Amino acid sequence: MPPTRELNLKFLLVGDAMVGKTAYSLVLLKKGTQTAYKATIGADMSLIHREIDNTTLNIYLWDVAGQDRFQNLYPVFFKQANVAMIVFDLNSPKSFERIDSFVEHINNHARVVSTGEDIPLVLIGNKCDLLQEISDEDINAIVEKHKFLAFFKTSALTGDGVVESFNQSASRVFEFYKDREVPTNSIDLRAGAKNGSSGCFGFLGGLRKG
Ligand SMILES: Nc1nc2c(ncn2[C@@H]2O[C@H](COP(=O)(O)OP(=O)(O)OP(=O)(O)O)[C@@H](O)[C@H]2O)c(=O)[nH]1
Ligand SMILES: [Mg+2]
Repeated sequence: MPPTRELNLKFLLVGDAMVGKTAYSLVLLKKGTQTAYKATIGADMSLIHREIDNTTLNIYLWDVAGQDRFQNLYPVFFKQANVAMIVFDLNSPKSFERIDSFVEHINNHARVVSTGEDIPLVLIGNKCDLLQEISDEDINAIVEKHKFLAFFKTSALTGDGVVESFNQSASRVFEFYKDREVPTNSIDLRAGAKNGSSGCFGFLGGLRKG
């Protein structure tokens, strides 16, 4: 049976520089992996579709630059976000310590419109192909502290856990918004996507080609 409903959702992919946000989104978009670091400038945006319970989710994934020099753009990028996926590097204490400040920025600039609640958060510990430096105990504590909907370990290098973490996040977020109103015209950016299929285009950083 074809889906009967559409839901537009703005997902943020945020976290410290070099944690692998762009690599994660490239795996999702089946655009392969890039080993040389190329900093994201501003933010790149991709449109990803998922179908759950007769509903098509049009997910606008904003891959936000992690370098400090882009912090003054957070209010613009975070506005009207429905979900934030915060990424840290399992081997980088510095990236782990920045989680608190990302949660604060997100809560300052995005809310669930219909209820005024904080938006749902998902935590991604990337680079699980390397030796893990952050303890599971510390991770569990921060998951509790900020009430993350879910936590996943991934490797954007090998692809491990990437698609699964995204699909599970999409379904938990769908559950969260099922009974809450999402303004339908808040992020009508479909003009940038080709033929309704998954695509990838840049915001500030210009068109990103895979
Ligand atoms: N070993 C390993 N390397 C990874 C992984 N994910 C990304 N990398 C590498 O880490 C570096 C940074 O990856 P990016 O995806 O560009 O990082 P980013 O978070 O988008 O960085 P900004 O755009 O500056 O915010 C690159 O050299 C990637 O190849 C991973 O899971 N494992
Ligand atoms: Mg990037």
